[in-house]
Amino acid sequence: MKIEIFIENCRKKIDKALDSYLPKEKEYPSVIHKAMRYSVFSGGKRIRPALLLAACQAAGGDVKKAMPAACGIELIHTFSLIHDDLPSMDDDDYRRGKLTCHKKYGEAIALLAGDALLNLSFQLFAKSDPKIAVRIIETASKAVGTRGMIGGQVVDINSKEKDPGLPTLQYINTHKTGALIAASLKIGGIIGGASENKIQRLQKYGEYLGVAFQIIDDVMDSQGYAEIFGDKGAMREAARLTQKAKKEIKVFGKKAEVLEGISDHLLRRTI
Ligand code: GRG
Repeated sequence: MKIEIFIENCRKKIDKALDSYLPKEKEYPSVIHKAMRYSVFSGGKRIRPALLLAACQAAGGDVKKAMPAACGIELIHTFSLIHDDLPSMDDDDYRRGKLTCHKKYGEAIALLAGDALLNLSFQLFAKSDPKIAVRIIETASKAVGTRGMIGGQVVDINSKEKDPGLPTLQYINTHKTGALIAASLKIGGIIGGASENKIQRLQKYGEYLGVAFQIIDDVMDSQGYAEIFGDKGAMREAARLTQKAKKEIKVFGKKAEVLEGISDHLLRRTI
């Protein structure tokens, strides 16, 4: 199957599941549910949940069982974007060509919508098989915490006015972007019943891919890596990391094809 078709099929299934897990807009107190749905359904690519489902499939698992966790990861991602756009952080008026959550619903509701999405994500992780639910919750909470995404965001905020230098930039990329992507892969492997070695390979694949993903984002926004190494140098580094990522999942043999395809697809992305 062409990788673009796999991703599009995943996107449709994920959107349907997200719709079923999110409170309906009309549910009281309506404004918060509207705000949550506004940001969740505003055109995200659903790359992280697609990676989680692909990891589960590579491990030989049933992807239907991975759907709540895949949606949980997307809700965490959406929470991070809503908070990142707030006036106290990046102060952005638009995301994905639409008004940001706080521009549409006000700052207080946007803050709460982000909090609510993070909380709902853990409710979804808890739907997993009781034998693995605690491990999934632990993996996700670590990826969001100060040793993961939030740590990366703090360092990013603190280095806004100055040139961060390469080691700090690498810390930001591995934590702010890489941690959640790596956790998506690891959780997919856990749900798919992969061996400990294979779970580790998936996590490593996710770590390399996460940094490559951020570098490509930098090239599109002419910042970070692209500022230091130029567009060509940055893309060369993204391609090198993608190769390293693919090496990690060689142990899956033919079952790694979809994950390999997604990493190549991300290298070609323009949005
Ligand atoms: C506020 C706790 C907290 C963290 C914020 C993730 C993040 C940290 C900030 C978002 C801003 C940003 C540029 C993050 C880097 C990760 C990244 C490239 C996000 C965009 O991901 P895509 O391209 O987004 O998957 P879509 O729109 O497709 O969902």
